Amino acid sequence: MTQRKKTPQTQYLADYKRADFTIEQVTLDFSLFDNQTIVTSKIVFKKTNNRVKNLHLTGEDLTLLSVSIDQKETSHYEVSDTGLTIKQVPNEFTLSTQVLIHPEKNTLLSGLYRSNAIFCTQCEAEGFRRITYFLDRPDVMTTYQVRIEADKTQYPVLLSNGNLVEQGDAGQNRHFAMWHDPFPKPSYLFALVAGDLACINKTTTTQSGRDVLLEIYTEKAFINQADYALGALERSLKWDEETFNLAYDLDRYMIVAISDFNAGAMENKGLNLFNAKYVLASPETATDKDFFNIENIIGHEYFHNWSGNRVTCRDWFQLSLKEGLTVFRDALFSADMTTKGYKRLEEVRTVRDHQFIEDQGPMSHPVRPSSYIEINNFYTLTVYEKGGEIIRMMYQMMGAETFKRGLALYFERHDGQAVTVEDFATAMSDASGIDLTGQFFRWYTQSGTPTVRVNSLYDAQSKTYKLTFSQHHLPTADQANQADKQDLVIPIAYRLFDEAGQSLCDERTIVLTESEKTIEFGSLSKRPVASILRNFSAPVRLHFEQSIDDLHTLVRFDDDLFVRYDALHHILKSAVSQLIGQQTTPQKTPQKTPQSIPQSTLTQLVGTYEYLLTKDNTPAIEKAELLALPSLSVFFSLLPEHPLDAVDQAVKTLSAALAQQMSEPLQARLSTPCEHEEHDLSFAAVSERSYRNACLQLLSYAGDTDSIARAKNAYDQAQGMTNRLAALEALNQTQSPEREAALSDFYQRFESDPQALDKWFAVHASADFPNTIDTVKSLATHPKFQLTNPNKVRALYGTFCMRNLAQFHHPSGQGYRLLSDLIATLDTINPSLAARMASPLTQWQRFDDARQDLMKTALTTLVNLQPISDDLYEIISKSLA
Ligand code: 0A1
Ligand code: ZN
Repeated sequence: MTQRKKTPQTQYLADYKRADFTIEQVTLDFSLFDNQTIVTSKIVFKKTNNRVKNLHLTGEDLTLLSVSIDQKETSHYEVSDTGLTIKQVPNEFTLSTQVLIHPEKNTLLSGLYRSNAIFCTQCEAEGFRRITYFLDRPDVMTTYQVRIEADKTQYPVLLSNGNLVEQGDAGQNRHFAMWHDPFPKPSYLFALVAGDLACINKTTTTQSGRDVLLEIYTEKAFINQADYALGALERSLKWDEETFNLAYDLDRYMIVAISDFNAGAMENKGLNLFNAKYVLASPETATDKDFFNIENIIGHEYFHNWSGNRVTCRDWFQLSLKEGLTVFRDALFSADMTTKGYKRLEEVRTVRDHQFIEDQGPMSHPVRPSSYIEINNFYTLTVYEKGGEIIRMMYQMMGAETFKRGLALYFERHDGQAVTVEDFATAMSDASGIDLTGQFFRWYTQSGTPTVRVNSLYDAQSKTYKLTFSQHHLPTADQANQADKQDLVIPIAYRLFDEAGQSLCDERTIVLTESEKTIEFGSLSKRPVASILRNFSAPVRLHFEQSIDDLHTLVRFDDDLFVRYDALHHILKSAVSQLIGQQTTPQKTPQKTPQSIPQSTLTQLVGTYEYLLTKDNTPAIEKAELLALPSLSVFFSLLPEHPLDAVDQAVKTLSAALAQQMSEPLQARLSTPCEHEEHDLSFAAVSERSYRNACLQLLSYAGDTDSIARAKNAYDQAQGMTNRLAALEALNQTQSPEREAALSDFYQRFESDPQALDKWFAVHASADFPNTIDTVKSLATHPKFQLTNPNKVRALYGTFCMRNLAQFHHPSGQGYRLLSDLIATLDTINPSLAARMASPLTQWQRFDDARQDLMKTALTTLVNLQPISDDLYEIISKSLA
């Protein structure tokens, strides 16, 4: 386990000071062996302040072998668990150090480590200090020259950032490669890879005529699953040039797929490292959603080359500077590759169903936090997704063309620099003439989810309609006083329809800056139906009481997919709420007498679903999103006043009733022949599959023998993973022999494909059966399960604890004990993963008293762990505060 600081130290944004030294250049030499690695560094330092005497470098888990200054060995230094201090240094000098490290024992997956016999690195945020002593902070940028030496047979491929300048023999069956990156970069963008890898490549040409070699490296057995990633990379380069006029700047762009990886991927300059899950895919092993994610993440990392690498963050508090912007850029890209509505709904779900929950909980923080203990804990949905929403609001307020000009100004002004969120807001303000540095900037500094209330008033006599918007901000865990909360600038897009769904005006946007504002419409002979917060124009909770009839009108006729989706959720929520109202013992005892949805509610609902199935001409991929019933977790968030068990039971009743009533039209839809081959990845084919599988899923809620037979048939017929997994998930609703047979068939087919096998673990863990917890415990001892592999941990435990609400939160508290035992073990292996896995327990406030007690007991056990990592300590202690 890593060395741990004795008392966790809080870092504050307000304490930022620029470094006392610049680094003019760095030369690194890696001598890789199976049982140790020697890192020799030569760093040229220059004081920025001549009064400073000592140089303090960060370092963790390093064994120092030697230190010299200007080639003379010195003993004027002190080493601690966290760094190296060199005493009385000259104004300008070259420091050489040699350290010993153990990548082969590094289970943290931070710094230099080994994954399936491949040496690889992960340096963001503070991993470089686990490689050598350095000024490991993003505002210290320099050029890197890197020599890697390793055994020729085991590690034929040796990679680092930039350009390959030399390679050759090093004797004793060893060889070396020398890389030089001409772009100054912070240490978090450093990367190294050594292994026996296969590669596919392609040359593409930028608009200015530069040939760029695009390369994807994988373990040899999986190279036939890399084609899609290579195509996605090429599309990303092209898109950024066409959309933002941003071209690639090196001759080579490499992506390496790694099996053991904490995050999704990493944008190291010219040498991205990816979680294998986001590179490897074939139609047999990956779903259409997997392909979509691969393209999106390849785009994300590529777009970082400008938003992140060419212009980087001054300090880690500014993380959203690169992440929010890049999330928004990848969203535009994915929308262009699919449909705007489809991609937008995906973002909306992430923000509303997950980021809002983060805002409500103990780890609530602004998009630009002002303090942290462990920066790894701040790679959050708030920094990424809410950060992306802030950029989207800027885009919405200034329009696409002005936004492009703003971005161009930002890159021109700050190319090669490490800057702040203020610098970005200033550039965008200067380009647009819209002030984003004043009241708007509070989006970066104020935590929590704003609520926008809308009241409507129609006056038949004057034929006027008034909409009153008001904004409300509740205290949060980190900003607990009402005085901490101020009004924000909230763009709200709206449009009016009549009750038959005819448009009464074009879309407009009101920018709410005050606590309350009313707008008035005249000449309306009837009360209109308002479509508010179109395209989810701001990350807020909307409170707008609309009649069920109005909501049905919006679902059927609105042209905004978000509003339709949201209206449908409100209708479903109201049906669930009606069902809960019928329960006599809503607490823990399951309902004995069957509940039923009032006939009028059901008829209207079925009418709208039938409309979607038979009359609506929305693109199929979007229609599939409307047909998918919200998860229990979403219903539970929509109905916070009810206990989980009551919501769970009512949702099951509703789903079954809907499936039974819709059986005929759904079956009719499914009996039409498929127009596309299963291995066809074209947008039309993907859309068709998504729509059909949404129908199959809905039908499966009936849980009768017909639907089991249909799902079994779909499984047996499936050629590709999209249909196979959809059928398996439908079967997974029932404890049937058909389910067992399909699961065992799935295992036989995919036991040697790690990504596909993760799905097998996840399907088991997501089954809503009382014995699932025992299955999870037993799968944890399966030979293919490894606690050192984050993907496996997330597939099995992550699915059970984060996606299987009903079983994880079983009133016995068994789920909580399972998770706290896991976290305690994981903290000794991979603290950053342990801390992430703790999030379901930290949400105890959302549950009833009995569950709260059990969750807090689990948290208390964890906070008393000895030793405990900073990562885990920060999360658990804040959740108990
Ligand atoms: N910067 C990467 C994500 C990333 C963040 C942290 C990591 O390790 C702690 C690894 C990757 C991105 O945004 O894609
Ligand atoms: Zn990113």
